[in-house]
Amino acid sequence: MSAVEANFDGLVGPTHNYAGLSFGNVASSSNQAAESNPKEAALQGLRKMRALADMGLAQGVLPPHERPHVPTLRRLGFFGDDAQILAQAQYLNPSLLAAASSASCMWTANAATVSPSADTADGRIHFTPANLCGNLHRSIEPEVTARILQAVFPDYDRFAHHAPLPASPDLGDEGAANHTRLCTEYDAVGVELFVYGRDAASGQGPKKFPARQTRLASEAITRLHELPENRVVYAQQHPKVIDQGVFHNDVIAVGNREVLLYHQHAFLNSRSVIKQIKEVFPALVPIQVPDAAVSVAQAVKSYLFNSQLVCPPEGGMVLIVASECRESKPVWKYIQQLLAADNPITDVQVHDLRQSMRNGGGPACLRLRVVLSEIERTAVNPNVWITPQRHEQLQSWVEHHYRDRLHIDDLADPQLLTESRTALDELTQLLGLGSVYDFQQV
Ligand code: SUG
Repeated sequence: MSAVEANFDGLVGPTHNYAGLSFGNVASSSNQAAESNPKEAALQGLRKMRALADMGLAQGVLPPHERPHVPTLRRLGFFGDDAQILAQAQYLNPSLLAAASSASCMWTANAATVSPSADTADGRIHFTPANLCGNLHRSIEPEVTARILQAVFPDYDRFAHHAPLPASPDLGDEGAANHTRLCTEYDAVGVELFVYGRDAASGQGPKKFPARQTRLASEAITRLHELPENRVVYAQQHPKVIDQGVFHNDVIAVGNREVLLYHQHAFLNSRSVIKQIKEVFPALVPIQVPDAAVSVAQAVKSYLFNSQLVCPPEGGMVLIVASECRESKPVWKYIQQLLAADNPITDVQVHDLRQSMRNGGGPACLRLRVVLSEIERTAVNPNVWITPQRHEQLQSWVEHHYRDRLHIDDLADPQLLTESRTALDELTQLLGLGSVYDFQQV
């Protein structure tokens, strides 16, 4: 059997809430202080995982992080026992408490950049956890992400784990959300496309919203992952689309195997980007979505480009979209045209991911892709694969531990911290991950 592309989805954590923490992410800002439903959010995510597993795809799960993250609050000078720390933070600076309580690690497309063994010089799969240094609430993630990735991919002969890049604005790294691998078959040598929002050398960048990924960071990752220079393409995201709410490349383009589906305004110079990719990868099937068919605003609202493109074992290529795509007339019309046209995309599957979408996280944000050969697949921690039994077990775990209403004012409730830790402690046993959380290490 040849290599497969596995998806590792982030399980939504018990503190999923809307705190409006991500400047430049339109959904996050506009839903600030709305009430969330962590239970429904986690079940929605699990339903997507199950649907992909049922299609015969390799589907794994990555656990949520410990939140509120008390060690971060301690580093920020709050003191006393856990309940006192939460109370002080809420009284003195609720936005710091919200940052320490976000369930943002659910968007595992931002967990790391992953290069398959077919592309790397030493024949191992390389992982670099993203430093996510542009937002306080996300900058807390890399350390625990690194521990989790090492617990899930534990064999150092097959998996190379790098440290996150230094947390400097010049080295902003948001992981796989800005990285696309193109190939003929998953086990063939691929071309890795790195899309950045800011390049110090060109001086061109957005004016209103931040560019989270820098070219310098992407270049460092290509070195760490031992990628041959002639198999890497760098492209600058169009600054104007960042200013319209496209905070990651995966909000405006998606690739799978030989297909690159991208919006007309995705890149600073789309024609030259496609030409560069074709030079190193002549099999490329570029599908440009014209602005006249789907505007940037419609793309941001529906998350059309945050779809997953997957290849089920029986053949074809399926577009996994959020239900917002079906609710947008022009987007749904475009999808029908795409399916009817002559290209490898054969089908569409719709998912209700509204809880995550309200924070700007669509189907593709929720998953980290890892191409695995048959032998590499056997080296993955076996407990993280979604099977019907594992799915049911996780569903009952969510039903048992999660609240169905949460408001940012609830984040200081010490009971929420206890509930979250109890749930996560049980989860690490269920998934056989060992002690990956700070509260388990004290
Ligand atoms: O980093 N939202 C996330 C969404 C990440 C989506 N990921 C990809 N496109 N790959 C972010 O902006 C919002 C949290 C809040 O506002 O409470 C948030 O972090």
